[in-house]
Amino acid sequence: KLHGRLYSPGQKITNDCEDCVCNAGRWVCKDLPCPGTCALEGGSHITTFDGKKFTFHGDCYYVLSKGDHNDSHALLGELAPCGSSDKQTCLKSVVLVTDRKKDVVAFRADGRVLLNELEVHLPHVTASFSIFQPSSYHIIVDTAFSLRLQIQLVPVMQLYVTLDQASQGQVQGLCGNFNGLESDDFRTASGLVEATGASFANTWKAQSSCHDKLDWLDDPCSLNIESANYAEHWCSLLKKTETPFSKCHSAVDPSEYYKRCKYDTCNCANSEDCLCAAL
Ligand SMILES: [Ca+2]
Repeated sequence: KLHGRLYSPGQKITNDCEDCVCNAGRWVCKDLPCPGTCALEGGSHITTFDGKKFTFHGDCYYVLSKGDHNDSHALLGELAPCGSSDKQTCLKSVVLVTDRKKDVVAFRADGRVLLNELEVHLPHVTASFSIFQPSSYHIIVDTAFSLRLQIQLVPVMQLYVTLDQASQGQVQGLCGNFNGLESDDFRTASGLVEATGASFANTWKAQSSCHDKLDWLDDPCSLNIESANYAEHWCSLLKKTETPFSKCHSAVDPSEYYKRCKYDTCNCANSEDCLCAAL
């Protein structure tokens, strides 16, 4: 039985990462080459390629991912305060440095795309990358080096980075080293494994002039009872049965999404935008 469906002995299922055969009431699985996805959501929540989740309120350009040895391309993200306090941060832009650092493509939160500081109109195709915009809500970037970006623009900028398994263990940055181990994802360029999200993230500043940021461990919902009630009302829909989300519960645990939804909704000056982005 899987996700509420019954399977007969010998029946085979394939998902993104595994081939499984039903054998005497158990699944016998074989790993398949599996791409990794790193996400930067709500302006502060990072999920690494290996699935480590942390929250960091940055104020700088940070290296999200670059090659371990070969630094001919790199992906940067610009995080900055965007509300009434510096505890509300937004992803302001995503920068792809490519073609042996000759080309710099900047994706701005307002949807503009700049190639070497000149605005380009989409779609834009070169030998090493192509950019297209399937809807006003998002931009897709494919590269010749197995990196794929999905940039969401509305209601706030969020980023999903996918890497082929061929890059496994050969990258570093805020998105982690993609070696299949979650526990070593706070490893810095110098080889130390840091203890907290901020101490790790500070080592990936792309500009030395930026200040280091501290971890912020407060619960933003403890600061304002009105926001807390609003957030609970809407975010709890993620966990409830008999909502459209409940159909996904057998495949996706909603608790992490619920936690993040409450955090962002309480932390945000414009709660509705942050709520919608989290949902
Ligand atoms: Ca790892």
